[in-house]
Amino acid sequence: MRFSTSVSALAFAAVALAQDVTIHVGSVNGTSALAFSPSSVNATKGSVITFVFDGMPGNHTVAQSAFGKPCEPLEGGFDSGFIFVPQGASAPFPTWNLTITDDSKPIWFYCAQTAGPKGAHCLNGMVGAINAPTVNNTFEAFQAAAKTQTGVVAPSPALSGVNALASAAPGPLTGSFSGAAVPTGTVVTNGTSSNSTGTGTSTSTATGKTNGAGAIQISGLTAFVAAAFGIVFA
Ligand SMILES: [Cu+2]
Repeated sequence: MRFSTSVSALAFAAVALAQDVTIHVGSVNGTSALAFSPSSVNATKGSVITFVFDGMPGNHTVAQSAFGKPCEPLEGGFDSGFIFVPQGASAPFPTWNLTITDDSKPIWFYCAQTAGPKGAHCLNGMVGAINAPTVNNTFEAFQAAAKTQTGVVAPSPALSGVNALASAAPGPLTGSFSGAAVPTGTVVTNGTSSNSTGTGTSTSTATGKTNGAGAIQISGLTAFVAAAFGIVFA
């Protein structure tokens, strides 16, 4: 019996439990801020990071970048597109779910908004990290680097990322919420395809867990609209 108990304990330890996490976009403790909160989290493979766009008023993005270039899109990285939340809006706020596909490497992200009274959000330190190292390339070092950048580059909206993947566009984008350009494309989920489209209103119907090998198609026009939207709304 002692043997079997030990085996069970080992098996339990070897299975990394999912650690679903919520990150607020543009708010800290319910107050509007140029920040993600919490800004640095840990999450195992298969965990879902739920970004809640509840900063009011706000027009933010969740865009993947690299440690060395905090405010520029990572090639092949995810991007939520700009999600506009007006002052006085009420829940449920738009959310965006990212599933972690590889927890062995850090995932860095930033807000690509360049307009607003305080200037570009990334340069104000609106960056975040998932599974950041605790030494050397830490979240604190990443954020400090962001504040020294001279510009912010807006990415093309994309569901797929590096080490993380979304299966649907942010939503709901109805009522007072809007997104001029949100990720569209086809993500392969459990062997079947689901279409995710939406400009202004999310009509995504993707369900199920993604397999990490999604095929994404993004039009150049969508990217252009995203950049324009980011400039129009602060
Ligand atoms: Cu922002």
